[in-house]
Amino acid sequence: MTRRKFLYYAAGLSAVGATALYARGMMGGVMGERGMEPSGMGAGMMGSNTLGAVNNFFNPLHIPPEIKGELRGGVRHYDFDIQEGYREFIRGLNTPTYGINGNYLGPTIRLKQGEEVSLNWQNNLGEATTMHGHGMHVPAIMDGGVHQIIEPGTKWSARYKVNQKACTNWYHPHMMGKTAEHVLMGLGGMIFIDDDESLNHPLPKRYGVDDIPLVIQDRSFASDGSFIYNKNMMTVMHGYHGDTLLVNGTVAPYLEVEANLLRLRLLNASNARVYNFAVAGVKNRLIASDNSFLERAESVGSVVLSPAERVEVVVDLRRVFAKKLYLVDRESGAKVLEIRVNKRAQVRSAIPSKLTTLETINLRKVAKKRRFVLETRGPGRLLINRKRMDPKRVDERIKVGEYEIWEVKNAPMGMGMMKMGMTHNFHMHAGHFRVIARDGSKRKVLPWERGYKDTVRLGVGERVTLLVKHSGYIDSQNPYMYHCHILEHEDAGMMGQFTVEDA
Ligand SMILES: [Cu+2]
Repeated sequence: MTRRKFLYYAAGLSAVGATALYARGMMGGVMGERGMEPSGMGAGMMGSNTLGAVNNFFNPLHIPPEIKGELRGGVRHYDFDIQEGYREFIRGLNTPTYGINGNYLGPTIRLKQGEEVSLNWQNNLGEATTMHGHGMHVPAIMDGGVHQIIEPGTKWSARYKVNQKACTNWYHPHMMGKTAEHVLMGLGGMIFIDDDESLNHPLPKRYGVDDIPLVIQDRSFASDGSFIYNKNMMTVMHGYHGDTLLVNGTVAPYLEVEANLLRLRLLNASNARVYNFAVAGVKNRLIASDNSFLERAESVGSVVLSPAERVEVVVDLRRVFAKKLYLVDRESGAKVLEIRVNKRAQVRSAIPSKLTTLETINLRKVAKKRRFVLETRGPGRLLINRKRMDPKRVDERIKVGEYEIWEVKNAPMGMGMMKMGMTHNFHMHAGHFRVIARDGSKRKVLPWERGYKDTVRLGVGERVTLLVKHSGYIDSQNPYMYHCHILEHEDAGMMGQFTVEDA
């Protein structure tokens, strides 16, 4: 198979050109950062994040197949074929894509807490990649980070015991310097983890009927149907922003549902775009963040999601029969998904008053404090603690079982009152954290940051305080990663490594 090339319009920028773009980008960042929380998280240069308006939703939403694996010798096996293909996103145009067991994105993986599983990834691409379980609590060598490379024509298996609470995770490549392109081409999918508690809840849980995976991405198409991806300095600095929204790979999607409770599992699988989601016209009840349920459902006006963040939201459609509602992005003003309430309720579901019990936050047990500064120090120089990612370097060594405070700051570039820069976020592998404070204030912690989290958004100049404990797998040789999940930033080196070691 030949290796497909993306369209690169600006291959070589002169030093002067790059600096000019860089300066313009910085100013764009200022103008993009309008307003206060939670709506003021503009991602970049004005114009670069414009979404085309869609008012005619004519494609049924694709629901990724759900795979439950196959028991072989006491281990539940899931088999995947990472492949090249074509997808007709736009009628009459074939877009070259990557996909998993299909031509774009992959199946939803259903896991159960306590089970021994083996996720078997066969790479049939013409290039090497990796497959990371985002949000999964697994040994470092099973993480699928930058070190677990799957060469073309070979298979890699992530084998582990599912060891965490019910939640919505996902999987995507994590190849050094190539993650943005591999995700853009279509590699990724959802992971639903069940536990006894979640299975016993009366929540909506009929997959694809009232429990809906929503993988939200933005893409731009060339006239021949191929994805446009200009990896120039502007894209590196601000991240890729497409002009067309895809939900589960569907352009202009509609979904037909019962007049019943509807559970939406929202995943921002975009390279860089930040959304502010709401189902307009009904109450949005937030039930879960990245790695757990919230203890209790909470009503929210909207939910801001930076790349890789997830939430679960339940909306009550029992009194809106024969109506159309919209999932909207209040940041861009775009409609994302048309929800047609045109079926009678077949089951009775409910949101329990107590969803789960989270570990009590006790800061007196904190043994260590670490600081992480995400900073831009020149064109394409996106650093954490003034370092660019080096896969041979371990940046932090963490003692197993110890509570730590991680203070993570998005350092602005400006002087005085002028705060210039760009939105970042911070993702930690191997476990979850609690968001204790934003800019030193508990009250600024957002509703969807009150459950277990693995990714947290950082506006320009913002600082988050995270409570971290790695209780899992000791391995002083094989590191996990932490990084900005704006994929162009990650690929530019805004990433570091840590090990979890014997106390
Ligand atoms: Cu970033």
